[in-house]
Amino acid sequence: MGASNESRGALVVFEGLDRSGKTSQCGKLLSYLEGLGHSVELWRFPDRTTSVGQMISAYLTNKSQLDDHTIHLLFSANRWEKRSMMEAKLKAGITLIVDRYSYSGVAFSSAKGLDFEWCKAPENGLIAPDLVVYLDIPPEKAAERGGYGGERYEQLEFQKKVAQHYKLLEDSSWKVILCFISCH
Ligand code: NYM
Ligand code: MG
Repeated sequence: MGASNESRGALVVFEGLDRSGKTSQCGKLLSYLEGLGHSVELWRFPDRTTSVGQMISAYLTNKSQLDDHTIHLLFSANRWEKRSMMEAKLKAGITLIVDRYSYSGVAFSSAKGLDFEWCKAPENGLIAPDLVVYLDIPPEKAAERGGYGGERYEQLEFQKKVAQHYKLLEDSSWKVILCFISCH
């Protein structure tokens, strides 16, 4: 994470349930690292600006219906279409703070009942994060936070399942932040 152009940027991913505070914490880390003089960019998945991203957005806002496998692959395709740009940025010494990544892909789709290994397969070959910050908030607490936005998946019972599936994905790149009182 050096400021020199010769060193690679870091890939830092934030994960967690909807309303767990990822977007706020990504913003805080961005300001902090910028203050230290690092080149940093904030990214998010799904990236709704691409044509794949627009299909995802239509699905999440209930404007379209898609088979569970199909939407899973679209989320993955949305990461694949950004892979080479991510690689170029990291090589140029830019640190990327990413709001959701492959872990969301697997946790949300497998929580619907899709096979866990099948869900992981299309993520193979994407750039591995240097650090995953998992904001661990009780689903009930997340639901209380000003309510959900009304998108697909934003329901307490489903989020409880997502939390269980996230737990299966924890690896040595994770730092779990317990948000039992408040993440702010
Ligand atoms: N989501 C996000 C997935 O189901 N799979 C994925 O691969 C990703 C990146 O989309 N409920 C879900 C999690 C969220 C929803 O994300 C939209 P956000 O961060 O609210 O825009
Ligand atoms: Mg959301």
